[in-house]
Amino acid sequence: MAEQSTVRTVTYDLLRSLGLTTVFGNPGSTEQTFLQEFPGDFRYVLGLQEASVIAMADAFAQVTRRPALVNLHSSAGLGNALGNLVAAYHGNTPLIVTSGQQHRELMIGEPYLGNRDATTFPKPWVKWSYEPARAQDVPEAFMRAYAMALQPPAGPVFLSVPLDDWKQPLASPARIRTVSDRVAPEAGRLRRFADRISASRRPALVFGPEVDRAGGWDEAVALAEKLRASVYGAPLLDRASFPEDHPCFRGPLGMSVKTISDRLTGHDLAVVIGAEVFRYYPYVPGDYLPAGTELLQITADPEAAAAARVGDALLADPKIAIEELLALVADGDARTAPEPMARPRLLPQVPSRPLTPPEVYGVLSRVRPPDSVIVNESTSTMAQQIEWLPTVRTGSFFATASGGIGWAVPAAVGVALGDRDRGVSRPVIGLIGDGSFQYSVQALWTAAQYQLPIVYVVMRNNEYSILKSFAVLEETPGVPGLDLPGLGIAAMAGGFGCRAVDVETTEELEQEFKTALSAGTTTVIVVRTQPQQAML
Ligand SMILES: Cc1ncc(C[n+]2csc(CCOP(=O)(O)OP(=O)(O)O)c2C)c(N)n1
Ligand SMILES: [Mg+2]
Repeated sequence: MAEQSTVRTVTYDLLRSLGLTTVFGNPGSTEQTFLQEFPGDFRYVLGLQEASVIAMADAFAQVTRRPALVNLHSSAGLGNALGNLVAAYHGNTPLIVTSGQQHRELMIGEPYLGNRDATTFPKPWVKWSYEPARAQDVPEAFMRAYAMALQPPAGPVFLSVPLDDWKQPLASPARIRTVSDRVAPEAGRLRRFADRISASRRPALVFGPEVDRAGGWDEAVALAEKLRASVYGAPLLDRASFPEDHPCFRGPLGMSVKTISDRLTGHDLAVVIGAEVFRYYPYVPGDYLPAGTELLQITADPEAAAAARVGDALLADPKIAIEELLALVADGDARTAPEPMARPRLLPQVPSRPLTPPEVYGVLSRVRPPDSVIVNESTSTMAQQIEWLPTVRTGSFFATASGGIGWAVPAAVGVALGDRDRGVSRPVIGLIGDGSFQYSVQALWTAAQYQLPIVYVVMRNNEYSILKSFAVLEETPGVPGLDLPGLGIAAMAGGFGCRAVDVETTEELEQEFKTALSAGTTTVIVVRTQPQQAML
């Protein structure tokens, strides 16, 4: 007998049509009515804690360049997920986050595991939040959630579904719709931007994460070369959008009002494409722009355009805008070529014990395969990473978009799963601080279960090193809670089913890294390191 058509069967058909056949989740009683008789053509990726579930789905969506579906448990699961939901929001990742709600009949009496004010809970870190008024609206709510998540600026949305909705009869199939995921620039305004760029004596291009996300890496290179512009990385990148070994690349822009202003001094025009103006972090006062510098911003995100402190903005998909700019701007042959970024790559004369982060990165710069991808959450060594391990290919650098740590360990899992899905085989290298490693450590279990080709290199400096640098910058001595003695990281990783090893020397690191590359599963290499004075 044919299965009766219900809210559940209609919704699964819709999800199938939308290509949403992978569910990242952690189940509970309020989700089991959705998950029952889980169809064979669907896949459930289990994460053992919800912070991991969200970040795995986030990176998976980024790598596959499609929305991803998440299923969490009521308010408790959603609560655990919120920190990494903030990252997905800032990273413009299209996620459809769902959680089960208690039975409609019980809700008025505040049942156990009910999600009170369910639609309010994930705000403001979702673009849309909804609990269907009627069970029969569930499929259409998914369709609308998909459209909302995908439309620019892409981002997470939330659906709360009462557990009794799934079995309700529903005869008609869902209406499948499509929406656009890119916006083209207004022609006249783009032309005026192009004229200002052509007239600039010494333009700076600042590329942000939206460029790589839009698939605009090659176009960004072509624009920089045509203009002979200096290129800077936007502050605190969660994606790299330009080859960091390119002669036009001058390094990161900085992350305070003062450092950015200093860096832009001498440029009569800064063109910020695919980024906020700016993602400021430490408060070091200064001029928002140096005297004599004008600023243009191109972003697909109206919030980012409105929130800019200076400059003129244009709303557009960065890739389309760069393509069109390429045809409109004049050649910059007359300009002096920019000074490439300095890479002193200084190492101690004799090997240190414990190793310094540059010694660790020196080894990795020799042994990392050219097609590998880096997921970075080593907070105090970001400058050393760019110096030693520049990103040179599209889609090969990822970091948290929010500044919340506990994103990268599960994100590496999402990258590797996404690669496997799209038929790409490349090693994933997770560069993780010993502190950051702890927040979503359960993702290691998922990595081991799927035997994902990830090599985590955990920098064991026994502290929250960057916070010590911050304490110096902010003149706040005596902060407690910055030391991390007594963590058995390799034992922990082994407990989740990963290969795990402690190393002390560059030789050991090199050997273990090479072994890990061919291990056919996930390896955690714990390297004892010295604290690094961070450049803030
Ligand atoms: C969820 C979350 N909690 C706390 C912080 C504050 N925080 C920022 S960096 C950091 C320490 C990171 O230490 P570690 O990963 O060991 O890197 P290190 O600075 O030692 O290189 C902390 C606790 C944060 N950013 N996000
Ligand atoms: Mg540390």
